[in-house]
Amino acid sequence: MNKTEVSRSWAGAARLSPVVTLASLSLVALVAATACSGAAGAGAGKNAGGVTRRDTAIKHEECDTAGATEKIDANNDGRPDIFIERKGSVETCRAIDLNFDGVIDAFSYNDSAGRLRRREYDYDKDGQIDEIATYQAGVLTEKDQATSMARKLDTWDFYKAGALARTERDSNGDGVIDQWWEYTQPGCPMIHSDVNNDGKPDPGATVDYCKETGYVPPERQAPAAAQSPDFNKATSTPTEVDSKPADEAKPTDPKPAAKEPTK
Ligand SMILES: [Ca+2]
Ligand SMILES: [Ca+2]
Ligand SMILES: [Ca+2]
Ligand SMILES: [Ca+2]
Repeated sequence: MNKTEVSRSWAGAARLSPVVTLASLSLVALVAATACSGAAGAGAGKNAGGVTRRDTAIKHEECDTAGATEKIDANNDGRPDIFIERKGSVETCRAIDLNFDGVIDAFSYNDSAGRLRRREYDYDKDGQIDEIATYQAGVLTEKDQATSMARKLDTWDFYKAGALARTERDSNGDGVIDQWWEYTQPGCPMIHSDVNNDGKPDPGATVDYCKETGYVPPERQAPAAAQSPDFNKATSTPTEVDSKPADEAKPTDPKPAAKEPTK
């Protein structure tokens, strides 16, 4: 929950007086790292002249419910709620209607070895996907989110060894990244911002979140996979996910910066 707790104070952090916490060299290195490590995920970015553009479109990957190998009616209302597609013995994708309203809210996709490679999740159950997570060999590497509920991606989380390492954010919806969150210490992001609207982080516009707010993170951040909706539990009985308030808290509490662009 560290990330969520931090997110709740996003706008507050952005309004803090900027402090110079990193040298300009570090900012250059940050942008360079962004260009490289952001290339593999679902929301691959284009980096030109230090400016990162990302595709904000939410792209659903097909999972055939009509032709599913197996259909399960979890609540015995005569209508299937879980759809499983298999190739041979390997499950390729699964679609779940978590709240039994007839609209799928969660999808999971596996690679040819049956390891998780992608998840899609509709947090507010409006029929639109709000989060796309990418996995490599079953380990979370990237999470793209529409936190403003504007049906556009605005937040890209990148993970190292399953732990959140950095976040990019497009706070004003123009497809150009304008906030960079670095998690050098779990729960204590360094927040770099583009304040002069040139698409690059500006020296002097960095906020050391914990230092500025006095926020003390709970012990070290749990592996990122543990923070995601628990699909493994969800796939057996959808009601288990519906009863988990922690998962539901995230979408109803979008990062405030989305509503209040800081520039
Ligand atoms: Ca549903
Ligand atoms: Ca949604
Ligand atoms: Ca932007
Ligand atoms: Ca700038």
